[in-house]
Amino acid sequence: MTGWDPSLVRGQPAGRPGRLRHFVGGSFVDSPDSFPDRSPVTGRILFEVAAADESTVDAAVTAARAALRGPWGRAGEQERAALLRRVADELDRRFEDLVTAEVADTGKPVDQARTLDVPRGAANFRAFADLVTATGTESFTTVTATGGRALNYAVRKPVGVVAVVVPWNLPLLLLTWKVAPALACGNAVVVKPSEETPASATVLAEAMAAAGVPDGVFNLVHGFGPGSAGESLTRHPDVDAITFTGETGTGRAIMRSAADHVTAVSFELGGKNAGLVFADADLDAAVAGSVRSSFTNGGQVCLCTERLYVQRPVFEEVVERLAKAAQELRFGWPSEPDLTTMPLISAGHREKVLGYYQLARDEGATVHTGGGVPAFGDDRDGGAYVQPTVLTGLGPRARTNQEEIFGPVVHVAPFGDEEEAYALANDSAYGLAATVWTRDVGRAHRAGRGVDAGLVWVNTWFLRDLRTPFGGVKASGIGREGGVHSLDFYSELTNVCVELG
Ligand code: NAD
Ligand code: 6OD
Repeated sequence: MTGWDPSLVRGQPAGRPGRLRHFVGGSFVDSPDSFPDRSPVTGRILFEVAAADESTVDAAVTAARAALRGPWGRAGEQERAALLRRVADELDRRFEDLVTAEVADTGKPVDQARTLDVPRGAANFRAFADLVTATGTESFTTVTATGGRALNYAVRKPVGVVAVVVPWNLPLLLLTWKVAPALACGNAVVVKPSEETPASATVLAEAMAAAGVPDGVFNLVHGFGPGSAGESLTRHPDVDAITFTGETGTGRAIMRSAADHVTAVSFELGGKNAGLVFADADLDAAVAGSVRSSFTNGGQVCLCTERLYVQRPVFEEVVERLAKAAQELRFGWPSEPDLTTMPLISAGHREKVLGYYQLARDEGATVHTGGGVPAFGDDRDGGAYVQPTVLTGLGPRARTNQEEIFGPVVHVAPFGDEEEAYALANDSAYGLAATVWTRDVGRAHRAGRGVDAGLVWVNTWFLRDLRTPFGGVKASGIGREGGVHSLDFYSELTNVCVELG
């Protein structure tokens, strides 16, 4: 890329759109086909992006396989960890370019990119550098038939070529969350970022090269999903494992592709997350926390609360306070300080979310605030903004309460006792995350078992420790990533049994 023009963050690039290319075998390469990457802030074209065909994907997989046959395939844990730390240092050095790229693609507030998305890129590499050197494997002494002893111990080996397919909502965070442990375990990767957010992955490729990552260990292909780069990659016979984050429907399609070659999958999928506010909660914290959990990143975080259940004595107060807070969320140009919301990713996604706003009305919802599109009177009217929206009045089986919307919207409903709260929270095909607001310590612990979700936060939301298991139950995913769980997915364990006599 020829410079990361800071005017990109306003969705108003100074010159002709730059061109983003693939990174294969250590070099940037182009394709005859391309597609436009538009700003969610203004709708203007920011970049032309090379679109990989099957031959580019094949070249990337071949380069990854070749890298595994070279010195990288023999590198030990300390050597890999040192490389990961050099990548992290390089991401620190490219901090402002990453902020520019991330904000250009998503329209998120610069402050958020600076404090959440971009720091997590480097943090992911450092966390897995630490983990891979600090985590041992199991060993057992076994008694043999003749009364002797045998030593069993497990060795970790790389899985091989890992396909990494990720969405657009937290592009750098989610990509590095997978690439870092995959490389820590000695694999070579081919990554396919979302077609909506190709920019920060391109800076990451530049950083990989600058950090001295061997050619072919990190490969990047741009393109779409079905019938395009995503499908070519996940169907490829020489891919050994697929790690995917995105919609549940896409997970199903990838699973079908993976079945042909019995390729291992790790899936972080959609959610329809519940929040539970008990009457004994600190209501100031519960309302502020629920505003965060429903509207952060324009509601486009898989962990966002789209269903909030509130105990009857405080139901009306919470609805009123939440609606007021939602009304006060501040839109602005991404570089303005203290912004509390942002556009959706694209015009197409805005149509989907506005379709749900209409569906909620058709299903009989009361709209307490929002439900439409804000007007700016400037270039942002060409962007993908919608109003943050608070709804009530629907039953648990309404489509609005069952389907993932992935926008700044929450439906609030009352409950009676703890048992009913868990029953309502669990009345969903999904089970990614839940947030519980209570001062009752016993209930705080019971909620972890009562709610069917991979993650339960109590009196907080999206507080992360990278050593903990992360993932969903039911239609929200397969497997866990994070800490040793990532090391387990990205490595093959071979048990060695040595007869000691
Ligand atoms: P998506 O499933 O449409 O796309 C994700 C990625 O998959 C993109 O790179 C896309 O090009 C690719 N893809 C699409 N179809 C494909 C196919 N048939 N074969 C191979 N690749 C294909 O998701 P999205 O709209 O980009 O992201 C939003 C979704 O992601 C939401 O459902 C959200 O809940 C989910 N998500 C989940 C988590 C989690 O940790 N559980 C995190 C973030 C986002
Ligand atoms: O924090 C993480 O590691 C993670 N995977 C977050 C996912 C957010 C979903 O949008």
